[in-house]
Amino acid sequence: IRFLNNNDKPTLGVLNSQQQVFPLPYSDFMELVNEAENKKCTPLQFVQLIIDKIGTNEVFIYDQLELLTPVAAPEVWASGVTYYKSRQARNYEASNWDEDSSKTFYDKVYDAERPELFMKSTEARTIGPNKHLNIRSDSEWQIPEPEVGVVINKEGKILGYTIGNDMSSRDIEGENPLYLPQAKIWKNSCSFGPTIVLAESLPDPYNLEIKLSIYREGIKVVDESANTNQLKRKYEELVSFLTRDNLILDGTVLLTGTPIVPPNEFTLQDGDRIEIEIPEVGVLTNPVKKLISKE
Ligand code: DO4
Ligand code: MG
Repeated sequence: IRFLNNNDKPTLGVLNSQQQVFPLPYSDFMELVNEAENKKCTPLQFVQLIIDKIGTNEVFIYDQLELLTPVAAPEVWASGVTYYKSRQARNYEASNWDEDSSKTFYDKVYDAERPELFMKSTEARTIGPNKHLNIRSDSEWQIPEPEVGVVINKEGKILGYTIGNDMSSRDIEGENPLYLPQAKIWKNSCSFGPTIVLAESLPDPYNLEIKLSIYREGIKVVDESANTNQLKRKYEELVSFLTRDNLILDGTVLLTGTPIVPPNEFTLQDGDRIEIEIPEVGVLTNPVKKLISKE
């Protein structure tokens, strides 16, 4: 994880199952990864070496920390229509589901060799756990998209896995797919965290349960779950298309598509609280704020 220490300095830490956090002498995940590479060991081996050397005397309690995104990701990219559920929902919002028997572009991208990939966010637009996600002032149909995020280096190596939220406006995308950037990108429309689980310590990223809960005035109004065993593609396949002929920066996060779509009649409201849980990674919690139109 990454958090602000007592001097308000971003600090990398290791979280154990007792919710204890041991600070590491780095302010960002990529510093640790690059240092491990210099020392010719894996990040996990390197963390163990550091803990053996500096000990575990300084301990923080997870719940008391101001968390940051676990890596300062310069960019967040996303893929779409990688689960059948997403294909169905996109067709529904574009109102062409069952209208005729010809294939929609969502049907086509679900089956095509080339996946849908889009720029989702930049560091300045992305927030960590417990900070406010915004909903747009000009949309009446907005949802969170709970997704597995892969953290990659500039060569496209998968370093670890995190939880991401690809906040989306269904009415804007449904009106016209050319509006996709507006349906996906605005201030605070993306969060990820709370942890990065190192790739070497996650035995099967294709068998992760993802749970989405949304609370309104303390009452759970959405309760959905799915499993990454429904992912139509491989993580490496998505990364390989993302890095092809592209400039990718160390610490980039690629969201790998949503397997969960809240019921069609649901839309987020100001004051809602979104919780996305992947037991192996943790719980990503964000309250929701509605932006006010300046017009
Ligand atoms: O086609 C639009 C985006 C779909 C998406 O973000 C997803 O499937 O997660
Ligand atoms: Mg998505």
